[in-house]
Amino acid sequence: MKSLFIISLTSTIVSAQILAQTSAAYQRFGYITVNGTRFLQNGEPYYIAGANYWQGMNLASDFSWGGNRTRLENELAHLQSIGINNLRIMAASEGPDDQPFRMRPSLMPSPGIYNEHILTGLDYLLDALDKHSMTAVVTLNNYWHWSGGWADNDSDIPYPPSWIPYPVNNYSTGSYDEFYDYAYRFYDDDTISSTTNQLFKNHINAIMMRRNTINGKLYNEDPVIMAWEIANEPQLAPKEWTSEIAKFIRQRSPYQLVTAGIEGKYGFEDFWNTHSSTEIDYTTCHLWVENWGIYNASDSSSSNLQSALDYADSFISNCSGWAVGMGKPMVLEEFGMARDAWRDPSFPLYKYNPGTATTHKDTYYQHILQLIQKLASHGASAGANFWAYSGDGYPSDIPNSFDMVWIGDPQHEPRGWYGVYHNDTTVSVIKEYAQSIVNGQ
Ligand SMILES: *[C@@H]1O[C@H](CO)[C@@H](O)[C@H](O)[C@H]1NC(C)=O
Ligand SMILES: *[C@@H]1O[C@H](CO)[C@@H](O)[C@H](O)[C@H]1NC(C)=O
Ligand SMILES: *[C@@H]1O[C@H](CO)[C@@H](O)[C@H](O)[C@H]1NC(C)=O
Ligand SMILES: *[C@@H]1O[C@H](CO)[C@@H](O)[C@H](O)[C@H]1NC(C)=O
Ligand SMILES: *[C@@H]1O[C@H](CO)[C@@H](O)[C@H](O)[C@H]1NC(C)=O
Ligand SMILES: *[C@@H]1O[C@H](CO)[C@@H](O)[C@H](O)[C@H]1NC(C)=O
Ligand SMILES: CC(=O)N[C@H]1CO[C@H](CO)[C@@H](O)[C@@H]1O
Repeated sequence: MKSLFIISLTSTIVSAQILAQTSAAYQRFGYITVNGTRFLQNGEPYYIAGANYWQGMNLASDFSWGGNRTRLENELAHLQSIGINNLRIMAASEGPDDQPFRMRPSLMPSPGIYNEHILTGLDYLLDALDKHSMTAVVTLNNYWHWSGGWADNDSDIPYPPSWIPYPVNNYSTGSYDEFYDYAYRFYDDDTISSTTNQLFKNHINAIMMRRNTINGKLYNEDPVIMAWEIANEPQLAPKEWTSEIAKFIRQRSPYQLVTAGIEGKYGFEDFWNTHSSTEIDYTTCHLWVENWGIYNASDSSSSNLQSALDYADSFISNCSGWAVGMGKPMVLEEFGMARDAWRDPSFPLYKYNPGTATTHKDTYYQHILQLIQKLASHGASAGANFWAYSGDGYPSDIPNSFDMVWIGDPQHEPRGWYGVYHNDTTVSVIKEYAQSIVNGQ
């Protein structure tokens, strides 16, 4: 609800409106707004030609804190050159940093304590996105373990089996179901949920009210932030919880959009529960054919690929139909496929050499992006972000001093599984989509 913003923001809102009317520069990077099932920027249709770039704040931090701004600048310039206009990024990661699988160094090593070097990385990234004419979807939490955890101060986290058996599988102490139940307590375990949600709200507040040290802008008044996303894949979150958190965000910024970050895999009821609140501006879907057992990454046959394409058609059409029914935009904000490694099914351990071809992946990307574009032409989708951009990073890179290799695949997944390198043939598929969707239907 746009009318619920807090009083103290009123004067900034008025000045923002005046600025928007008077400053051409401001309009160029104006806030993204929602008109029915479409996004607009300064009155013109705005479609997402996007990438996932969760590692951005760490890459943008100072070299001594594990970043590499030369690389970041190269990568953003490359993404801009192929027509990418939106990056989905993380603005949350929790310590302690001796836990497995995590983004290191973390943004928040312990509750309420921030690593200013990583926050400065986030400042730098947001400023750089503005310079490259991109917007950001800023993710504030994560259901999964690769960026940290809040509940119970990390005691006995039942880490699920890693998708990569080596070298970190020995940290896994639980099943996916056990981890799911553990994380779900964030919403509904009375013994911790008031604390975890207060810590979460404190975090949201700290991020949204931050003043960027590079350009002086307040985050909650910076149009480079198209949207705040409650969490990466909040699983079956209670409707009231989603609405309450979304409202908390809206009260701190009436102009930036709010979304939840779900996959849509649980079907219409969950999609509706998550997105029907007036506090949620647009809907999201994530599509994972291998992880969900549709696509067999050991099988090079065209029928295997075809089953992935058919499933994608059905899944995306369903999400699109639900979103249109609710009168809100829909963004496919994650999808991906493995390279043509045809893993040995009895030994799924695989290092994805960047020289491995991507024939299935390229066909899959093209099929999905053409469907997204076709739907967009009649307002039934608002665009897509592929998962994920690795840029100039390769699995074989020497880990930095924090033992991290920054590529598009998080630590719990095989390096190179889903990432797109700057020199992949997939890039031309993405470029074709980006240029046609951004240049209008
Ligand atoms: C907003 O959507 C309505 C209904 O589709 C349309 O008639 C109108 O032109 C749109 N406004 C802009 C500024 O595109
Ligand atoms: C930083 O990135 C650049 C560009 O990708 C690369 O050439 C350089 O080796 C990187 N620096 C370090 C120390 O990794
Ligand atoms: C897991 O295995 C790695 C590599 O063999 C080893 O360095 C590490 O100490 C092991 N960790 C645990 C918790 O056993
Ligand atoms: C996946 O494909 C491989 C290679 O054709 C086959 O050996 C394996 O049984 C398949 N796995 C499943 C679950 O169908
Ligand atoms: C899409 O919805 C139809 C009708 O409810 C259902 O039969 C189908 O399984 C759904 N597709 C996917 C991929 O979930
Ligand atoms: C991209 O560059 C990497 C590293 O140099 C190389 O291994 C790979 O074969 C290249 N990919 C293509 C498609 O040329
Ligand atoms: C969920 C929870 O109880 N978190 C606590 C973890 O420990 C820190 C520091 O002692 C507390 O501030 C948190 O409230």
